[in-house]
Formats: sequence, structure tokens, C-alpha cells
Amino acid sequence: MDPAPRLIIATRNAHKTAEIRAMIGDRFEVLDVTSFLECPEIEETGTTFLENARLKAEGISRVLDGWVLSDDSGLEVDALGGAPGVWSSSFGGEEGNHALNNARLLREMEGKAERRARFRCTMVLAQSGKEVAHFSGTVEGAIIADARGAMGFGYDPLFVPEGHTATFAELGDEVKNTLSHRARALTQAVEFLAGNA
Ligand code: ITT
Repeated sequence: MDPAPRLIIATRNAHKTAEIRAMIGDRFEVLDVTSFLECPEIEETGTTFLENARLKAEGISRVLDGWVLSDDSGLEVDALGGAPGVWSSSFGGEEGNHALNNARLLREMEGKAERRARFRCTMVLAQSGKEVAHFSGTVEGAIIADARGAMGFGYDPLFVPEGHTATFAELGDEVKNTLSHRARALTQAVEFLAGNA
């Protein structure tokens, strides 16, 4: 049997890689940029998920061979005019500090009756420094008033997906991976790869 082809995820977020690896199963050997010392740090200077996803996928595929898949994602909260959006990972003032991000979100949502929100994920597939295709997925839900659950990452303890009463952090990856923004974008990316890889 041929070895599974390699799919490099243009991320340094181990949680994203773990979710993507679990969803992809053995169809691809999933690695991320933490396995490659030569990978540059990509500055996310875009103002949309697509722009940032493109910067990451194209930047990494310039230095690594094969298929590269990026994931730019975030939380949009209706009562906050769509914030934190593309700035989700630094909302609390420090890049990647999920505790500070969640604390700020709870503070800003205090007393608000409108709780609707969604996670959005845009993925770009690239090869040799150029985008080949992009895909998007969203999951609708609501922001609760107190964090619940210990699984997942980021805003998961504050987000209850539509049709459920538990947060993503209580539901865990097995359920999250059937309905998340990331799962919905990834399904399309995998279908594309099945026809083109
Ligand atoms: P890379 O850029 O290296 O991929 P990152 O974590 O900085 O990692 P983003 O710039 O796409 O990734 O920011 C995503 C942020 O959005 C993430 O840090 C969380 O705050 C939030 N987020 C995205 N998907 C999420 C999920 O499934 N559950 C909870 N929070 C999520």
C-alpha cells in the first residue's frame, strides 16, 4: 500500500492540528509547521479571514513542498458588531492568551440580552506559493454568561452551538468535529483533495 500523502497545516496552534488530524483520519499524514525548522513566522496583516488564510498557506507553501492547508478562524458576536472576528486570538490584549480573551468577552457581554454568535473558519489550500482553492465553514450558536467545560480551546467554554445546551468545551472534540466551522470547511477541502491530489 502507498503511504498516505502529506498534508501540512500552516498553523502553530496545536489544537487546530489535533482537530484536523482527528477529522482527516488516515487519508493524509497531517503535520504542521512546528515540525519544520525552516518555516518562517507569517505575519497576519489581513483584515479578513480569507486574506490571512491566504498569507499563511501561500507563505508556508513557498518553503515546503506538497499540499499546504491554512486555517484562519475566529468568533463573531452580534452584540459586539462582529468582534472579535479576525482579531479573535489577541482580543484580550496578548496574542494567543485564551484566558484573557475569554475574560474580555465575558466583560463585554455583561448585561447583554442579545447572545448570538458564530465561529467562522476559512481554509486555503496552496502549492508552490500559490492559492489553489479556498473553503469556508460557520457554526451558529450563543455566548453564555459563565465559562463551562475543560475540553477544546479558545472560546469553546463560552460557546453553545445551536441545537445543544452544552458548550463546545463540555461536548468535546468528538461532537465538535461533527458540526464545527472547522469541520465544515475541512469537509470541502478533503473533497477537493480527493478529486485533485
Ligand atoms: P495560527 O494562526 O498559527 O493558525 P491562531 O490560534 O493564531 O493559530 P487564528 O489567527 O486563526 O489562529 O486565530 C484563531 C483564534 O480564534 C483562536 O486563537 C481562538 O481564539 C479563536 N478560535 C478559532 N477557532 C476556534 C475554536 O474551534 N474554538 C475556540 N476558539 C476558536
